[in-house]
Amino acid sequence: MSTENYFRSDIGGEDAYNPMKEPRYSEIATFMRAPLAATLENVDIGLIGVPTDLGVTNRPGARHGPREIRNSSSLMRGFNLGLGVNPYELCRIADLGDVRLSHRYDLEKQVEEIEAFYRKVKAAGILPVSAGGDHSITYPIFRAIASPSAPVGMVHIDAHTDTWGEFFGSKFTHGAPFRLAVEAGVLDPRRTIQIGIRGGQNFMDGIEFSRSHGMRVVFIEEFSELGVERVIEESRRVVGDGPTYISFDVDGLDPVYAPGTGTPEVGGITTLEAQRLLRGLRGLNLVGGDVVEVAPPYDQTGNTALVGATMMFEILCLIADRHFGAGRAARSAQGPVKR
Ligand SMILES: [Mn+2]
Repeated sequence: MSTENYFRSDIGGEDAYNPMKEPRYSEIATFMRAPLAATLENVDIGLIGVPTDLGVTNRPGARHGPREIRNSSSLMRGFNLGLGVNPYELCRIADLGDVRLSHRYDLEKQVEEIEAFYRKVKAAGILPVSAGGDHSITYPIFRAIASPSAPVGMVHIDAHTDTWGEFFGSKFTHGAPFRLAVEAGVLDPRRTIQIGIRGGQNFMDGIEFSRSHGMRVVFIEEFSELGVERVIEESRRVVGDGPTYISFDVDGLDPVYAPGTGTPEVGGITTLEAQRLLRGLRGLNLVGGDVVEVAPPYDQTGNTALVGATMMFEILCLIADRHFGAGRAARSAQGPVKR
């Protein structure tokens, strides 16, 4: 396994430049310091930025997420101690750059452009791990990577269900991606669990949509009562062995840990609980994931971007492990992973 194709030559010398082997503060920041891909060839997992906040219903800023997450992700290293996995030894991981958005003032056209980009990623056989951007990006991602005959399931960490209807003239807002995805048949609501839901509501129709379509909604009160281990069990029960996506809205965390987000809600998940929860999803048939709603302007410490980068790294490790590492070995030896 080699990513050599992506290494640019060292301008001052003879050898190919391997960013993973240089000091982590040096050079141009890519996601996790992975090589920046020039094409979609020879990539197994693609790290992708979607720099838009056109879909927010309140405070903008998430368009700056990918750049700050790239910078903070320089602090991620190769080996994940919690999982015992080094994803870079398992498969070819590259930063695919940002989705090129040519309609910066037209949310509906932007949704089409995001979908078109991810269709190419899917056609190239690449599993996407993305950094938003606001949560409106996940609907077009689902349209690209799933279909009504093969919908995805989802582990969704968020303060909000994001299943609301039209808001001030658009149904494509960041409060709506999972309603749209269910209506389009690309998300299976019965294989969806929403974790960390809380806060006030403008309207109850989002929560009613989730429940009436069979999504498992874990409000923060239940989360804290059950504890992480039982929420992991419940997540694994809900999504089963089918293709599953992890969508991690950083506002699912308490704003103590992640204040840099458009719609913070106090009384949330801790960073350690979130890491334990993600690691507990090991072995699931994960086909992609994202970390959204990191809005750096509201957090001058930069910690929210670090938290976002860390969750993105955890998701990357889970996908690498399942498809290219021990998860694959276990799967072919024993059939479906035990739950
Ligand atoms: Mn959200």
